[in-house]
Amino acid sequence: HQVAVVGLGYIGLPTAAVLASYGWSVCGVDVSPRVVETVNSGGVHIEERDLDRLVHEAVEAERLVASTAMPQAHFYMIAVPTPLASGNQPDISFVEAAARSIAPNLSRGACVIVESTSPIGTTERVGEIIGELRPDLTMPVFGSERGGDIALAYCPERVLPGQIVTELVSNDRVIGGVSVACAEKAASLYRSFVKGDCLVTNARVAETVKLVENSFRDVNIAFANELSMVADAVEIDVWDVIRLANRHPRVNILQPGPGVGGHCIAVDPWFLVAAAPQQTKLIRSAREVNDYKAHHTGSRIRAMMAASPEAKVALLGLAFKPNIDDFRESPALEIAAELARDEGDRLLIVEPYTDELPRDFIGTGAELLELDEALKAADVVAVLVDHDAFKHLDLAALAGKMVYDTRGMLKR
Ligand code: SAJ
Repeated sequence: HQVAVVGLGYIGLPTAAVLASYGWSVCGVDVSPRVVETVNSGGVHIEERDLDRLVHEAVEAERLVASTAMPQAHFYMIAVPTPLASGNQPDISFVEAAARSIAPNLSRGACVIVESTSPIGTTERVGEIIGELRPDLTMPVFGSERGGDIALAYCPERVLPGQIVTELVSNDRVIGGVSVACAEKAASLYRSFVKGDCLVTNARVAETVKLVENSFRDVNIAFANELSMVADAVEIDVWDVIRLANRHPRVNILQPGPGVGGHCIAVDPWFLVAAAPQQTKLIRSAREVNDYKAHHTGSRIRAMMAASPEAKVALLGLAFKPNIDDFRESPALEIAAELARDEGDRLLIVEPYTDELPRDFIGTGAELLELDEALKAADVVAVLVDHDAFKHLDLAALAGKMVYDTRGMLKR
């Protein structure tokens, strides 16, 4: 194979399929036999726009196969999870395991690229692991011009869930080599399918860039969330404040919500904090503000429920952001599940992206309803996710009800 993509998750599978669609012969590697089987049958195990078609075509054309065994390849792309362990410390054990399984298959001239969001220094750590297992190969030296017997680089994914297939091709890419030659080698792969610019730098800078992008967004969302809590305290409308402040030519405030979810923005800032704990007061506070916003939202809904003890409560949305069926690390789900624990029989949940309530709600009495039915039956309404499917709701149906709109959807 020309390219082996290690980890067939939200990033690896779309990347493998896109590479195949640009003519590369690709082997996708995953530890899960179920995932491998699904892909080899031309199917997908994750929901993402256009992905099923792309995978089906690639498998049909015999340009993509999946396997649990590591093949020999010219390029290896590592796209495995890097979760947060206890104490908010990054866990790179899956990347290390991938490096160990790639090492025996490497021949001179091969290129290993890490795509997983990683703490600073991870790419060099991959080099150390490979170097220990393959004393016959010389590793590139950080900061030097020339490569070693193999090339090592870091190229973070930056795609937005829901738009992965298009953004894989259209986004600019940052490609950090352990040495200059490594970056050029890795860039040759990306330039074959990326329509955006491929910007070359060193591995440590590229690792930091990825963490900084998501921390930037987290800090900016925290500012909006903090404003929303100030507005609640002084009883003004935060949406008016933001709309009017944003008419200043150099102000651009993001949108508050029920907290920050997903597996990236709520996690990656901790990788920066772990790298320099004393220097990251702002980034840490932003994380705390965004986590606190979920708690604040829950308290506001509880206060409305207490004011009307017999009332049913409609909760709109469980996903971590609009128009997506992904509930992992979702503040909306967390808030709803927490309310369901003692007030479940009062909850009417509306979530067009599921046919049944997630496990957290089993036995709580909470019901999954269509929007119209829930609005009819509820006296308290909380908007947690601004799915497009909610945007046309009949405002007259809200007359006389207590409403808490965490996304400013009704205002818009
Ligand atoms: N959110 C707000 N207010 C806003 C914008 C977002 O509350 O104004 C919330 C969302 O509701 C959601 C969370 O933030 O709960 C994160 O959503 P998102 O759309 O900002 O980002 P993700 O997690 O889907 O994807 C991010 C993207 N990073 C940036 O925009 C800097 C994406 O490009 C990355 O590839 C991805 O993280 C990743 O994998 O790292």
